[in-house]
Amino acid sequence: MDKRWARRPLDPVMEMHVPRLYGSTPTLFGAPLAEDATQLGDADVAFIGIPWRAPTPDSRAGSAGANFESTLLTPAFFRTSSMRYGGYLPELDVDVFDVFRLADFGDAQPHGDMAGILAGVEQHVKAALEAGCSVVTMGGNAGPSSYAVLKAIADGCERVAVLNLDAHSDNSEGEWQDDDPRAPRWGSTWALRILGLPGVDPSQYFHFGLRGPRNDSGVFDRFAARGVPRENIVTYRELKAARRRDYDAWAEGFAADVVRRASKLWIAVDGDVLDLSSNPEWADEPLGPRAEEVVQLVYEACKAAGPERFAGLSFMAVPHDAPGMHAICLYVLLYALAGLAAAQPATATGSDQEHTPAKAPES
Ligand SMILES: [Mn+2]
Repeated sequence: MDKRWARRPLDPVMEMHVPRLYGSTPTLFGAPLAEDATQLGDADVAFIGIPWRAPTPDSRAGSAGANFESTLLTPAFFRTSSMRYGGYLPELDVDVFDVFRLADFGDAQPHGDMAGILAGVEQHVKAALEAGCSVVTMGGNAGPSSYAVLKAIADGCERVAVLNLDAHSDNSEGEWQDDDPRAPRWGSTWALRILGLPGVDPSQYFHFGLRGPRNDSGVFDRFAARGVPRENIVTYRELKAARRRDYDAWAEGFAADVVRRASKLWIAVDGDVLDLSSNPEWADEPLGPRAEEVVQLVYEACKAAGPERFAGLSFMAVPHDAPGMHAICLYVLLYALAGLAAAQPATATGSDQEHTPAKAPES
């Protein structure tokens, strides 16, 4: 019998081929890590984690509280979930990472009071944008993972189009400065709060997947009062009608409406937009779009916007311990990039389109 041990105590028992943020947290898809903006180099897309949790409201107490309690951990677990995937999609025959360079730009550090939290996220996103990247962000609950990201994107922008995928309107009244600091109300308010940001035109706010009894009867009036046209809001009713005709054709047309007058596009995805059956580990609402319908719409929106106008894709309120939902979000991300890759190069007529609204502008 060979008396030697297979290994000596100081021999490595594992190797780390993939860059790490810290500990056992790999970078997203194993992409190069950028510890500061200078390391973003020639990256096209910067991934940023936004680990911020909101206080758990009464409606999410108990087991349903998981998407609040755990969102501090979601960026790290989401990166780990990404390790099983690459960038090649055989159904489209494209490797999105051959087309676009992805870098992991670490996590924003949302600490302190709300003003400091928002400013920290905004600076992190801004650094990526100034380095020439579009951003993909993973929250964290809404507010710091939505409002602050869009604020950075919209700063100095003529007109950002917002495509928000959420079962819920999140459009209650009130500004964040008026919130109780111990109970910020971002989850129920952020979609209205963003409509006052410079560079955000409410007539270019689009909402997909709205449905269900967690919404209240003032939903449409509050959006309308800020200048959001009713036809920009796609509820289950319109989704069902689109399915009866041709969902893919509808998605292409809706995506064209979303970007028609936009100088930039930002897409927000609350995981609860997904139909309960599409997302069995964690879901709130039935009667929603299936995963493939969400993927298809994001693909079409990115294809319509093209790399020049695509500014960001933000996920929020995703639990850390729902790898099935992470998989769907990762597909959304990859198909967003595939849509950008499939976009026609910007032409000279692009600027003309921007000043020729297809619909009558809201006053
Ligand atoms: Mn929601």
